[in-house]
Amino acid sequence: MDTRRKSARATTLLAALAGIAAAALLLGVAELAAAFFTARATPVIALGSTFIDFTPGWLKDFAIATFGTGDKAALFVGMGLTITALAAVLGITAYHRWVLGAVGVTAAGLVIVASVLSRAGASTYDALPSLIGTAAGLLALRLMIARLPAARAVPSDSAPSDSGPSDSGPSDSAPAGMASSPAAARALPGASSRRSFFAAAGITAAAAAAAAAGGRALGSVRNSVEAARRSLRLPAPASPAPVLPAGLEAPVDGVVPWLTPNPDFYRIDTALSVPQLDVDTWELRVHGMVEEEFTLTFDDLLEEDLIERHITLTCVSNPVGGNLVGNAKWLGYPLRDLLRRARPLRGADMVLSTSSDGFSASTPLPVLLDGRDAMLAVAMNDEPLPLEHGYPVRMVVPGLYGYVSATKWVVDLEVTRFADRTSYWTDRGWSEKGPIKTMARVEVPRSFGKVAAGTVQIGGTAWSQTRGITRVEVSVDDGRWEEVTLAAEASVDTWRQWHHEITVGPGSHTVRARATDPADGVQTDERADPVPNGASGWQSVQFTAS
Ligand SMILES: Nc1nc2c(c(=O)[nH]1)N[C@H]1C(S)=C(S)[C@@H](COP(=O)(O)O)O[C@H]1N2
Ligand SMILES: [Mo]
Repeated sequence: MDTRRKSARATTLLAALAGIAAAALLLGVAELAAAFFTARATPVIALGSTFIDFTPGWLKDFAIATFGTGDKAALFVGMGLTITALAAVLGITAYHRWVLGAVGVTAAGLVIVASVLSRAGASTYDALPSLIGTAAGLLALRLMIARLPAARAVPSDSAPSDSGPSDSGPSDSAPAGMASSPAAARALPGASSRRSFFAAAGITAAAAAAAAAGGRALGSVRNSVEAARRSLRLPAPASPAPVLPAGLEAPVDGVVPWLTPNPDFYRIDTALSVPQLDVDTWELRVHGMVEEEFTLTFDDLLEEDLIERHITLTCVSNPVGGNLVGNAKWLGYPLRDLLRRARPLRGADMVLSTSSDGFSASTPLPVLLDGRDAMLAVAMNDEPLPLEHGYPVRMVVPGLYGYVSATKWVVDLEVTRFADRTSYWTDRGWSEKGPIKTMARVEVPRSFGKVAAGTVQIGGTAWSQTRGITRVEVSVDDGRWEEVTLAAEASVDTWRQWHHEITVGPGSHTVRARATDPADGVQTDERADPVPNGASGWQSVQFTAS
């Protein structure tokens, strides 16, 4: 074999190697990102499940029969070999035709995304780690390929080129199309090219290993926190939640459940990665303008008399008709009891709560003492708080938007004055005070939905925490306001469902809704954006009847 052909072989091998290194980086970075964002499904595991789904039955039976309990290991070995082979082919493809290779890598990335999204409980957000990994893999592949001699220089096995230079650099006579090949554009001559390639490949492999190890480490911390959370025994409440009345839910299909299941509860926070707190070391420091400063451990907290209440949380960023609102049963230590123990000094008017990740909220002190069920919550719907919802302890204050009250992963309470201290969102232009505005929401029919003409069931939810809902009215096609039927009310701190029957002919229609609370009357029709203290206005929903 002549040297030229030998070197062509070697270059092809290096391209394959580049593909494999890039694939390793893709998966490593995806795993790291998944651990970092605490995605519900991690890319490699999701891919493994997809792999199982597509493994023919006879092969599965064979694997179980042959490997027994080692069948999972066999799965990952099989998957590893498949990925390696595919990555090698994609590396070689990318070397010869970059675009084709890049399309192949992207397609492989999308297979991982599809695997992740098809797992139970996954949200679209969980696609992010795989996409980040794919971008990293593509970038690394491009950088490595660019360090190989131009593809033109590599004669094919059957018809060795007699004109091109070997691996001594890009050909002057390369066709115009070659300019788009990174190899042609960036190849370095001879040995320095090889060295530079191996440097790039080495860095890629090292980065892949580091990312995978980092993902592992992060994942195991998370698993141990999750395991601790699962094994946590919560005490019975000294004051259980009032018995729920019958008829809390409007008899209309499509109205959201009255009690929001934890996995469906909206999540809003500034935490890039979910804090992983340990109940054994968690402490809450209570200090500032108080007669008695103290520190609570998690065990201290559980020994207090806990209350259990249904409370509807709302985000100030919720647009009119939006879904940044949820209703759960919370178990916690009343903040008025904690403050009674601390004995705030005269002049104090605010409690600044701070989370382990540096978020803070400023809550008016009078609100925490006025008798409402503000609490340091440890459980949500009979479970320890989910990690994303503030495990192990968060604040819940009926009637205030979350940004001024609902600090998750809370570790510090400072009794102070609005004149002295500010908080995360008030520093960014949002109002100091954030009482929740009265709001009626139309859930059925859906916006731009289609219904059959004739009798149409409509329904939704209304809230006015701490005040309650006494009436909801709707107006169809700008007609007179009609009072709807209210479902039962659990408490003034929870939302309330409503429903109504209307009759419409074929065509396009609008339905508007507005709620009344006993303190403030009819909700304002004045349109306001969420900034600086919550959206207002009557929601209007368009739908078509046919
Ligand atoms: N630590 C921390 N707590 C936080 C936030 C945050 O960014 N960080 N966001 C607040 C806001 S704006 C809202 S609306 C609620 C949302 O709580 P949830 O994610 O449990 O629904 O949490 C509040 N608590
Ligand atoms: Mo919020």
